[in-house]
Formats: sequence, structure tokens, C-alpha cells
Amino acid sequence: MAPSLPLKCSLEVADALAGGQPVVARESTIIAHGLPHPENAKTAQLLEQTIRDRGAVPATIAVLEGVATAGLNAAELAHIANPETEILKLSRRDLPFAFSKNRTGATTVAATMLIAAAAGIRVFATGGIGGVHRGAEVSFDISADLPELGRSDVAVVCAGPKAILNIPATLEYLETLGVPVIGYRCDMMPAFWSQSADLHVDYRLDTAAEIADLCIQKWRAGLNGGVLIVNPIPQVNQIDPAKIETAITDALALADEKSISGKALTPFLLDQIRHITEGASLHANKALVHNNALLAADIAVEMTG
Ligand code: PSU
Ligand code: MN
Repeated sequence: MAPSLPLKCSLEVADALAGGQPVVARESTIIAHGLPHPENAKTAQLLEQTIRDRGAVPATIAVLEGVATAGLNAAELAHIANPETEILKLSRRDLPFAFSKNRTGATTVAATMLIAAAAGIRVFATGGIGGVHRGAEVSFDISADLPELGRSDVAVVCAGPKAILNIPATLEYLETLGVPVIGYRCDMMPAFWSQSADLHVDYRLDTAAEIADLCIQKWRAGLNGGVLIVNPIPQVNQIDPAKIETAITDALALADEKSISGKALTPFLLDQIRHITEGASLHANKALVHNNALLAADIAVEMTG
């Protein structure tokens, strides 16, 4: 028997996929472990609406009691967003445990991509991807998001890697894996909270139609794996990179002091930076995920059109 994921699509998502309608995947780790309560639940609902208003069907992905699920309903979204329930953080390597123990967990970019690909969803909107961490030459901490970008056929829209990572090393790693990095209306690599990391993107495309076309041509040519679309945060919502850098340095020092590593590191750093910047980072975060949801929906519409 051919292997297959324990996978369930909501009725709405299944109908949309069967009818060739545009669908946009969303990850759930950003809800459970990336944003604080109650902003996480509000943002998640708002983003679903944004995607709908743009003519696509949102499919938030998580693992519910051991079943990979594409398209969470309101109650399921609220459950994932509830800080009082234990929600695992699931990347590729965590899925077998969740499946075999019927556990519930939020999916990272890596796990969301692989579930989206299995469901037939080609476009995915998020905030920031994981990458090569600063100090990875010693810690070996490289997010499973990167190898997943090299293998699952999904277009991922993000605002660039966060500067908590080593951004040049992350781009080198993506090159090794054969992942095209496309700047949407930008020549420079965006750095999540700010518009430029002083590094050039591989290619610039100015319309959702051109991005959709590139993805279709890639997969048609048998060039498996993802495409990373980097969409700069709107200028009005940018945070001064110097301010963020201080916050990052402090957060990294604290993580080191408390010996925080592994899968706990990214959520810890995000939380610390939010505290240090007194919510400014949260405001920027919400603006950029909204911006990414719009672009992802437009790409999904172009891909199915
Ligand atoms: N970066 C962000 N916000 C996030 C994450 C990363 O700016 O919420 C989350 C995503 O779910 C990403 C995961 O897939 O963290 C990466 O975790 P790790 O570094 O442990 O692979
Ligand atoms: Mn890691």
C-alpha cells in the first residue's frame, strides 16, 4: 500500500480543492507559540477573513488528535490558540509521535508545508520562516523549515527570515537546496521587521501572476521543492533595525544564560523580543502577516485561474 498521511480536510477545503478553487494554507505554530493570547486568536480569525475577502479559501493546518487537518473551524482554532491547553510544536520529526499517540499540536512551516502538499494545497502564507540560527557553526541549529522548502512543492509567502537568525547563512542554505527566493516588488532581502537586510534577493517579480507562473513552470519541469516568496513589511509598519538588534542581542544572551535550545529556542526569542520592544514587534508582526495573506491569496487565485 502506498504510504499516506492520516489527513482530513474540512468540507470547505475539500470542496475548494476538488473544484479547482484557490486555497491558502496557514501554519498554526505562529498561533500557538508565535503570538501571545488573545492576539493570536484574533489575528488568526482576521487573517482567515482577509484570505476569503481576496477570493481564496483559508486552510489553517494543525494535527488534531493524531490527524493532520487542513481547514480548522472556529472551535478548533480557539483550541490551538488557548494557552491553557498543551499544544505540541510539531515539525517533520515530531509528526510520528503525534500520529501514534493521537496528540494535538501546532505545525511549524516545515510540517505545514508537507501536510499542505499532501492535501494538494500549493500556496502557504506565514510571517517568518525558520532558518540557520546565529552560532549554528557550533550548535548545528538549522530549522527543519529549510530542508522542507527543498522537498515539498509549496509556494511559501513570508516577510523574510527574522534577524534572530543568520540571514546570509540561511540564504546560502536555500541556494544549496535549490530553493528560488523571489522578492515581491523588492530587490533587497526583507528582514521581517524591516524592509531590507542589505542582501540582494535572487529574483524580483512585481505581480502575483508572474510568481504563480514561475511556480507552475518549476513544478511542471519536475523541479521538486518549494519557492520562497519574500514580501517586505509595509514601510509604515517597519521597526528601526538598530532597535531590534539590541533586543535580539539581549534575548540571545538570556537564552544562553537559561540554557534554552532546541525547539524551545525560537518561541523563547520571539517572546523575549516582544517584551523588550514593549509590543512594537507584535504590531509589526500583525501588519506583515496580513500583508502576506493578501499576496498569498492573489498568487493562489492566479495559480488556479
Ligand atoms: N519565525 C517567526 N515566527 C514564528 C516562527 C518562526 O518569525 O512563529 C515559527 C514557525 O512556525 C517556524 C518555526 O516554522 O517557528 C521554526 O522553529 P524552529 O526554529 O524550531 O525550526
Ligand atoms: Mn532549531
